[in-house]
Amino acid sequence: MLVRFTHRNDPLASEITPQAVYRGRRDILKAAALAAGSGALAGLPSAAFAAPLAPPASSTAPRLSAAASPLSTAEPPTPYKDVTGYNNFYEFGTDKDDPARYAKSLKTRPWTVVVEGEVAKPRMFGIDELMKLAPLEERIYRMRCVEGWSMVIPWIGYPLSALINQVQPTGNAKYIEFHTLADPKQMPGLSSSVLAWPYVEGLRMDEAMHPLALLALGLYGEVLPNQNGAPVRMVVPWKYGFKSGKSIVKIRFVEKQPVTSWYRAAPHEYGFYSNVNPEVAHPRWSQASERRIGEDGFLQRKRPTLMFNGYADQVASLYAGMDLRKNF
Ligand SMILES: Nc1nc2c(c(=O)[nH]1)N[C@H]1C(S)=C(S)[C@@H](COP(=O)(O)O)O[C@H]1N2
Ligand SMILES: [Mo]
Repeated sequence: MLVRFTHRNDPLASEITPQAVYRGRRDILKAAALAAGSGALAGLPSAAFAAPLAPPASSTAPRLSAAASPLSTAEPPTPYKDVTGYNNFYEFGTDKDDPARYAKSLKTRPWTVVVEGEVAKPRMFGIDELMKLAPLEERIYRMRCVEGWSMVIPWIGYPLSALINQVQPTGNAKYIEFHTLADPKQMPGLSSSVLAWPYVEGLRMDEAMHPLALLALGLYGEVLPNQNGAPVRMVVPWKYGFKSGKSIVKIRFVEKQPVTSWYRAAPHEYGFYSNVNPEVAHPRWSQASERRIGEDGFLQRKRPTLMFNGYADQVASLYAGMDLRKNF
């Protein structure tokens, strides 16, 4: 985030999912949401409503099946090539195309996630256990990077609360810390001191338990591509993208507010909360509007950024009474 980003070329028209597909999907999801609201979904496998969005035919990654979630946005997903080709994953370099290039060789199996700290039942999860811990859902979320761009990504995963409930946090667990892989043998970006490694992020417990906070294992109908944080990452759609740590190896429950990697690097720029807020500018970037990746062409459409990235109805109550300028 300390480097400039360059504009990408327009996606080829053929790579944009046809409007009709979006429209069909939108109707399906609306129907699912209505049905869920009225209780009509009871007893029906929700996967019957829609299959996950498919990756390109050329992709050889293992496929995942998942039920469509009524928590998905109806906005058109960003093309697969942008979701998997325009990334921030500084362990592999700071250019947007570095992760796609250098994360190819990341070894994602075997993989374990240690869960420890203020919990009654500390334990280690293997990646195959994590895959089966709760029913997989497709959640199409708006994502907003603090650099001023956004995407719409069809994630696959389940609420982090499913994992948290397994380990039973103690009364002292006020925050949760995510530690991501830091292996200099596999990650050329670790030779740079741009951040203190490993990449550490954190949430307050009520944020972590919120149903929108997703433990993601896939996207576009397949297991996570390495550059997107394989094999397991967080997705917190109402916060700037850097709160969503990739390639997680440790989850720690703690009493004190975690010192995150970005806070450590520039405390006046990256607060702990980092909720998307169009009214609070980053020292170097206004946050009032954004550029949707995959849409930028000669028209250079700019979209207004929404409070809590459009998830205010669901999450604003978490911050009732807090000064969001101080707690940025
Ligand atoms: N481990 C790790 N996680 C990370 C980052 C990183 O550099 N390292 N970058 C963050 C930032 S700034 C963003 S915007 C998102 C990007 O996720 P995506 O490439 O899957 O869209 O990942 C976040 N998670
Ligand atoms: Mo970001």
